[in-house]
Amino acid sequence: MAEEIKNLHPKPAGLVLQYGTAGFRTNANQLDHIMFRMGLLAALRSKKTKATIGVMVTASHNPEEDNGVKLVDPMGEMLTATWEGFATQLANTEQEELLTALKDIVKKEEINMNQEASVFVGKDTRYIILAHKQANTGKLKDGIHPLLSVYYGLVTTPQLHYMVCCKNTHGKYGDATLEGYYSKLCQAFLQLTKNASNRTDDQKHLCVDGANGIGALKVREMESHLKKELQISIFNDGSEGKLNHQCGADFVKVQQKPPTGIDMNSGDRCCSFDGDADRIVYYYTDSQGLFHLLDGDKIATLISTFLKELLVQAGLDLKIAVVQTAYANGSSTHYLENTMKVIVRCTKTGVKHLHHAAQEFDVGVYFEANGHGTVLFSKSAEEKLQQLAEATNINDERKKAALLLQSTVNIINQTVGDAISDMLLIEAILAIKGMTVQQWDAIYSDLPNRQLKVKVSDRRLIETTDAERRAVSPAGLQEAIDTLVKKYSQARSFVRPSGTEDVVRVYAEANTQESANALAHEVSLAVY
Ligand code: NG1
Ligand code: ZN
Repeated sequence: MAEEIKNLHPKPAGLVLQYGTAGFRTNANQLDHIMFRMGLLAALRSKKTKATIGVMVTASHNPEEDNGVKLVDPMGEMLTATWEGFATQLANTEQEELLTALKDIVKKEEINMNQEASVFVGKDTRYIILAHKQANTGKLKDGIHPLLSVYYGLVTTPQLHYMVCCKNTHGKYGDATLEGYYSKLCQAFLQLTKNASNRTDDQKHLCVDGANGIGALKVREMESHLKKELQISIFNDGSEGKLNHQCGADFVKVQQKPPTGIDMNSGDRCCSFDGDADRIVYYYTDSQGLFHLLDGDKIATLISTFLKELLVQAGLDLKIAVVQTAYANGSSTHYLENTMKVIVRCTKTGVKHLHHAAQEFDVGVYFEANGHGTVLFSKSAEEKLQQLAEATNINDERKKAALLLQSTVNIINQTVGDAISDMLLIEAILAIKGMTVQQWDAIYSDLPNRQLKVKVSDRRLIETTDAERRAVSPAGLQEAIDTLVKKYSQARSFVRPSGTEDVVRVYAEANTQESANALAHEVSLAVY
């Protein structure tokens, strides 16, 4: 085996890649050795944890020519930081040093090589689109012994996270199959919507932009489980358009306009997934043709309001919090803190940071503004809910709230943000509350904002602090931003190096769109 490994899938000499916030992501042509080596690393991680590890082949919202790979830890969470470091080391080791690098990891982590390994592998639709002669998962298979792995084939990123968690909790979280996933989520959806009265066909109808990716295929697979309680029109299903091109959650959020390829009438409730279906944003156009976006912040607000009301009705004293990043719209933070009076935390960009912060509460709702997020319930919160749902000596209102909360727990994919699960939860909440998308939108008004990308020679020169809201280097940059921000009303701006693209991201918000645009532009000039 050692000799085989040495010569398989050689690394282009000198190529350096980093395991970033979302694993490895770059042009698909540069990933041959990465796929192979991540197969090897996944097998080692599995031996170390004595559990099943996930490997997902995806580049999410990146353009079609990119691909990527990330590892999923035993409870369905992102790979732990030390192993992200091993992944980067292994990726950048020159070919002749590969065996030594692997042995180093085995030694450092005291891995018992006789321990069996188990790896679940999934992929989105990219490799099909690129028509690779040899699928990227083929390279992974070279790294993992075939008997040790289960190949799920085409799945969304959150479906793979879910399967890994189900496997390692021995079915307690659900069955580690797609059928198990659909039936758990859809049964919970049907339970929840039983509490909604007289829904019209319009209320049951939703337009979904699948970003020409995996999400569209999976929504189609799920549809029959919904028993017509949700009627979905799918657009951008991959049959014509290019993956993520002029469509999908990232396009809609950043461009603040509808995707191409969608046929929407004024007032229609619409949502967009990203390329691997772990993000979702909602939107509609009003009677004047004006576009309204309901992003991750609006989603977090809707969900946390719903949960807080139910907790009160159930008489459960559980600590609920919302976790956001610096990209959260200032209005959302203000509304959550001052009107809803929930705890709000701000973390660095990247779901693993939000996930960890959310774990500190009984109920932790976390969303990035781009629509990536979910809700976490602590073990003790789930136990209290269970007891209440089974109690016989409580009034009907408390009982009803407890049952609704239980179904809410079941509809949510707690392992990671999940467009399909979030969509079902949002649809159920709107149905139960009898709320239109316009009423949801009116909960608070977003401050106009603008996001820009700036290409620089070395983005790592920008270092930040305070959950990325302030730049500490290069010297003078933060002072320049502060001076620019002072020129505008209700303004805020920050810069940070992207973890997934070779760019610096600039964010600005202010009381008018013109001011937000101007501020973002001025700050980008200060970054050069
Ligand atoms: P970077 O490229 O580090 O900004 C982007 C998103 C993150 C996260 C990751 C992973 C923004 C501004 N950034 O990260 O929130 O979702 O991709 O996909 O949306
Ligand atoms: Zn994604």
